[in-house]
Amino acid sequence: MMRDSSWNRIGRMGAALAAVLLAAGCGKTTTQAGGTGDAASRVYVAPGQYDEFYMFASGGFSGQVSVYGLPSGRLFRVIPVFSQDAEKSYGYSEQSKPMLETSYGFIPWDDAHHPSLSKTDAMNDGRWLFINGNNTPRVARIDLAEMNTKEIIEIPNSAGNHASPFVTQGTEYVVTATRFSVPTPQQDVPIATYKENFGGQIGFVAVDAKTGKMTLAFQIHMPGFDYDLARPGKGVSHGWAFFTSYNTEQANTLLERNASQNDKDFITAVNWKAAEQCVAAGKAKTWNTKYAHNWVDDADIAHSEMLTSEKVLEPADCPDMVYFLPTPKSPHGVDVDPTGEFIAAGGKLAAVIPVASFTKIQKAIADKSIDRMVDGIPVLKYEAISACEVPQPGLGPLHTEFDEKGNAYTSMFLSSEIVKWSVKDCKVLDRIPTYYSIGHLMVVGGDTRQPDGKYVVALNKITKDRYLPTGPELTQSAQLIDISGDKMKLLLDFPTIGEPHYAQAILASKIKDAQIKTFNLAENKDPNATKAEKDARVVRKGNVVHIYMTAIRSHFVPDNIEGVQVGDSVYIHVTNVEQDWDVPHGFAVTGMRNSELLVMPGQTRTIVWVPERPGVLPFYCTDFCSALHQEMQGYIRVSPKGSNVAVSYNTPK
Ligand code: K7E
Ligand code: CUA
Repeated sequence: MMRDSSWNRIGRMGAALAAVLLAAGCGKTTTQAGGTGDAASRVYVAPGQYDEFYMFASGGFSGQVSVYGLPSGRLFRVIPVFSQDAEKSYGYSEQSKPMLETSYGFIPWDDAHHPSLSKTDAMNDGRWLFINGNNTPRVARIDLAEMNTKEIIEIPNSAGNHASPFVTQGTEYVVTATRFSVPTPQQDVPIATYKENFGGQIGFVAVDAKTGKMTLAFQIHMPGFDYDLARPGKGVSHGWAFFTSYNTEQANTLLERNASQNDKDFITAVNWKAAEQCVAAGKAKTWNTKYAHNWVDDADIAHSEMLTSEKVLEPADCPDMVYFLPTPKSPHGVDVDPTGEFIAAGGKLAAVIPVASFTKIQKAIADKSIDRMVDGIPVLKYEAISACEVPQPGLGPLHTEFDEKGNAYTSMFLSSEIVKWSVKDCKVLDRIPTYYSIGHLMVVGGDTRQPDGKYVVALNKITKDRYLPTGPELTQSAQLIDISGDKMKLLLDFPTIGEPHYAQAILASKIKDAQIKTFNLAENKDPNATKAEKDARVVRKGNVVHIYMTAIRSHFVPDNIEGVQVGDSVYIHVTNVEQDWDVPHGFAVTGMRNSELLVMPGQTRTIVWVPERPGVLPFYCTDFCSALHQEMQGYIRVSPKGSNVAVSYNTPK
């Protein structure tokens, strides 16, 4: 299985398209040579030996983030973000449910694509990880000391928050943009009025330097293109952000043909410092739009508020803010090299990888090297901004990452390979096959000022014939490739959860010692916390029953409860009074139409249960916590509605 199979070079984009690309002189199809791994070079990290890096991968349509070690490829944790996760009672417990509120109501799922680590001075600082929700546009912030989601903000005027949430070099902002243009503001209009009524959106979410708290600072109302991916500038280009823009044809049907007409589409270059000045000068308009903002407070309880207005800039009101850079053809990824000078795009249908120069962009603006205006936005001349083009790189370039030695690595979906090229002269240096159909790729620290440059990880869409088959659906996979020498070397394959569109990795030493081990019970501010067994109790208020329960190895208090009736709303508040690392307790009761609870040491979690039948129902701890875990159980007696069985419960003498 060392060689690519021919169906795979063609992949999901179809034979006809590949033929078109070949006719356009788009490189050879048989390009793989060398660099494949053998058993002797496989990475083995012994148990107890730490990995050097954490890798955070998006779960794609699982809506979550997964945490791996590199170089081992071992999966350590799934961080719940946009999807309910019964394993952690995320989105099921009362404390976490508000995280999934949106202007459309409670949504238990999303499609997450791009993890982005917070940065200080263009280096990963290990504080937060941001990730986008693509379907119901949102951005989430994960605290990396706890590896939990702390905040989610909805993005208005967006439909497919795909070009997001890449962070600026000092985490001033995370960027957003809409993949699908929609009527702006939303309204009921014929789809055929696309060109008149549909608009795009590029937005900047400000991040508080101390707390990480996100605020929608402003949006820019753009022409109705598809804004696909983004990278903020850094170093020389700090203060700018770049967004690929396909469907500049503004097609609203059969985009595979109708949006593949123009030979060049655009990178939208946004001078966000100019945008800030326009906002400060009062040039933004206030739009009334509904969008949710959800956050976890310092009592570890989530809240949701609905915001109703935002600031929107029109490019015409702020002439130095937005430029279009012509870019061949239907670009997907856009990536900025460690210096900030070079901007590479992945034109899915392009015969070259175009590299633009930031210095040349500035000169073209100063010299007015303008090809034409589109919707009042200047289109700079391609020749004036181009640094070089990587000739015949392969088929279907998508994404590029960089090492610290001046090399770039581009993923080629159709020819299923990674191509290494030199940033200074666009010369191809090496190529290695990937199995199969690579999407994103990631160099450790590859979007920072100083990448760590040891490995590139290929994030592949198809694993056919690499693993044991598992029915109609096969896992996606990651491949670890050594890039420390001149030639790339395949080291390891490992499966991933969901679809890992993108991943980011950070030196483990930057965050491992900051990990929270327990929550401090004395500081537990949950109003329903029970900090000592003697305070455990059951309280009835009308047809609402509150059970205040403690959990410790290996019992619950109380563990015999009577006086609950069919149809009551029973709030079970479980406090884990342990103060040891890695001793969660779970709680589940027969027939509860909900998930379990999983409660960390020092934490309180609440679940609501409406009993439906009379009887005596057992409850138990779901997380194997001690030798006597199987003894960690109890009973709740459920009586018929209107029964005169009094509320009673046991506490230790
Ligand atoms: Cu999968 Cu960044 Cu959503 Cu490319 S995207 S592959
Ligand atoms: Cu507590 Cu098992």
